[in-house]
Amino acid sequence: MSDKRTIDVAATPMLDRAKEIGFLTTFDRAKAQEPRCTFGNTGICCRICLQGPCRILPKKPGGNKGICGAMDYTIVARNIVRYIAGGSAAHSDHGRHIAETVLHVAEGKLKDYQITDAVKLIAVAKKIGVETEGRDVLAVAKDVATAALDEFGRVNEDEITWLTANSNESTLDVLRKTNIMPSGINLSLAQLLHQTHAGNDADPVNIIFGGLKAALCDYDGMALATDLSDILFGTGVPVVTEANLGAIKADKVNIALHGHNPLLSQMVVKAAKEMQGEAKTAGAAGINLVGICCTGNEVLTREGVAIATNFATQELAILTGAMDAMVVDVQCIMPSLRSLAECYHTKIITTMPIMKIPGSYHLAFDEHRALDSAKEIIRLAIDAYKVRDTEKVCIPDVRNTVVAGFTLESLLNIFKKINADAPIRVLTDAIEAGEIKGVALFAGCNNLKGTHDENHFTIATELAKNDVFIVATGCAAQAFGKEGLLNGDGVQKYAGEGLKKFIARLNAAAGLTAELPLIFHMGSCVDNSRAQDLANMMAKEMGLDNRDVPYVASAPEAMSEKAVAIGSWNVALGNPVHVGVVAPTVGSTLVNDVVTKVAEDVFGGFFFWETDPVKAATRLVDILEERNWKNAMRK
Ligand code: MSK
Repeated sequence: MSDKRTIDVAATPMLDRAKEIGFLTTFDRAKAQEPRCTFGNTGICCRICLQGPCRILPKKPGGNKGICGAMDYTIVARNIVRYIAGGSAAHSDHGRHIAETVLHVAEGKLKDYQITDAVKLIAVAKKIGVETEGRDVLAVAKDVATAALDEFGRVNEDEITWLTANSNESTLDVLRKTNIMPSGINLSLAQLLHQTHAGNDADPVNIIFGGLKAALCDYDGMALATDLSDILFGTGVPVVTEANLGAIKADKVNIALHGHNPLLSQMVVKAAKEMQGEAKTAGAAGINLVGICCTGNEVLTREGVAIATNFATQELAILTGAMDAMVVDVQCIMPSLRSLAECYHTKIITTMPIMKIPGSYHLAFDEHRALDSAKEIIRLAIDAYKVRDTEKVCIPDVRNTVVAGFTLESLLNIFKKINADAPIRVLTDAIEAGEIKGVALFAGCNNLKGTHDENHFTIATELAKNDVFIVATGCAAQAFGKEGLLNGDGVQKYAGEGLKKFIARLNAAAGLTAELPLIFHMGSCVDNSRAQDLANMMAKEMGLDNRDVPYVASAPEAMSEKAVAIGSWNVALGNPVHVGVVAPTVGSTLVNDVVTKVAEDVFGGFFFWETDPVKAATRLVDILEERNWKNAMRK
């Protein structure tokens, strides 16, 4: 543990460096925001009309409602579901972009992309009811991509496809009975914004159900994004690489791939392989790609690209003085990167029409000339390298080995070596035998209301000690990579006896050159769909409804609207969800009780807020034990 700001030992000297050069990082800015406004913090500040902001002042006559008469519960419910709308829009728009690209590949319009994983294409086609027998791969791809795009504009009563195809019947039954089964993504999101317009729905429960419907669109958008990205770029297999700022190399042209969308970053990886010579001509030892946030996770999973860092410490990659270019696409990119880059030679390159930063270099990404765009980016980085000030280079010598690439397919491939007929039984048998207690998904971001990466690390190691099998995505997975939990040493240091035995059995069967990790990295934010597929499979194999499966989710440092959407669909699909920051629902006891208590009766899933990592871990273990106990009693 290094200091109160972060537990990341590479981050600490970089934060000190920022101080030396007088740059105020996100850590300083977070501090400057304290104390937070209690109204905003608890969700009782309403800003959805121009008469506002209205705050709930319970003791003031006339102040216990908004100007329009909206009660605290209406205001809190409207605010929280509008987060879901934002998150769901982001994930599903990402999915739409990938689907459009697959369609254009199938139509022969894009020369730089191809269908890489035809086996997955056929599996997805069968899952969603697209005819495959005797058909050409591109014809199937066209129908699958069209089906994905149909998810967005549908306005009839038909149910959304990916959610319906992936979920278990008893779960779908609950979604239908509660009237939250979506039809089209765009329709559900537009309806939610309409529902929460000033002077519209005042019923908090109805508003929350509208929010859950939008959250299920978030699930659908990310599930199709995962499937189509695998089809386009390949489904990841185990890879060995490294994580933390020490992955940035002083003698190479360093390029950070940051954001979420793999369409351009995959091309940068391809171009980098071809252009090592150009970098050498410029005097560098080659090109070194590193990842930040979920674009990083995408190229880690499929290409073994190293992790530089996660969300809260993205600025610190520039402070190393050796970052020649940072290529950003969409989501989770701090606008501050540009002003920090001005202190160095780093080129910040924005690439998407909906994500520009004043003063940064904008290279409009065009799928029709994707590889050329990637090459332009690399040339910009090489040019920047030529003017790098070596005096300013200061890379912390901190990195940990990472074994990642655990898509559900690659995990099942390991299980298959133990049980070829029913691979998932390898996991469920271990749970039923009491060797491990269940599965926990770690998802989500960093949130500087707490100490950077501390919740991730503490909760995960506590769960591991208690024999919980852990999968992770997003910036949580990157925190684990940096802290040495994505390798075999992590197992030896932190796993309980049962988990150790289970992973040793997998190791013996897997036959990989590297030891399997303590935590299985499943990919980016949209790959939370892979984890839900795992939960669905466990339910089926164990003969349980999802609401009874020993599976929990935790977002220890949730930050983004997308995290709210992910947490919400997890609840609707039956999963208990821990959040490590107090949600802005606490301003209304009614709304807070609905999402933390009543939700369990209806869906099986529910939220709980716990900022203390040890208490959070204890509660997660208790939930798994309770589910196991109840399941044993039912037999
Ligand atoms: S990048 S949404 S900070 S996980 Fe997916 Fe990280 Fe959260 Fe962005």
